[in-house]
Amino acid sequence: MGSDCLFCRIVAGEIPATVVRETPTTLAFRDIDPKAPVHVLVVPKEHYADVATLGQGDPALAGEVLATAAAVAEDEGLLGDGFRLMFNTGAYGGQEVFHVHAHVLGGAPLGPMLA
Ligand code: DGP
Repeated sequence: MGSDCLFCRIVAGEIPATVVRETPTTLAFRDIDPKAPVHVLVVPKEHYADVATLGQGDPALAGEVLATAAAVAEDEGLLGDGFRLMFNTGAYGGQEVFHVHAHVLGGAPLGPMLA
């Protein structure tokens, strides 16, 4: 995808981000507009628009995104009290950036998902 995609540009180092973890295939960085004390986004470096295309196109890479998200949760001290892992998908799912990303949210009680 490249220059048209915000998160491809973060992966490429063209736009700054606060990176908390990097693997050969994934990158985790803090959300610019955090909705919880801990709010980290985990992306595959390769461009997939959303979790449906990633999960069907490269399930192994989807697993690597989950593994990085779990490692971030551990690094951020979230495993004891728990956390939320979320993929907004498409228009009805509230997705705004069309490069698949897992939201890792925690550090305080988040309440029920659907209020
Ligand atoms: P979503 O609605 O699931 O597509 O969430 C997109 C998230 O991306 C939203 O929580 C804000 C975050 N975001 C948007 N632009 C930037 C940016 O330039 N840098 C970072 N770190 N996060 C961004």
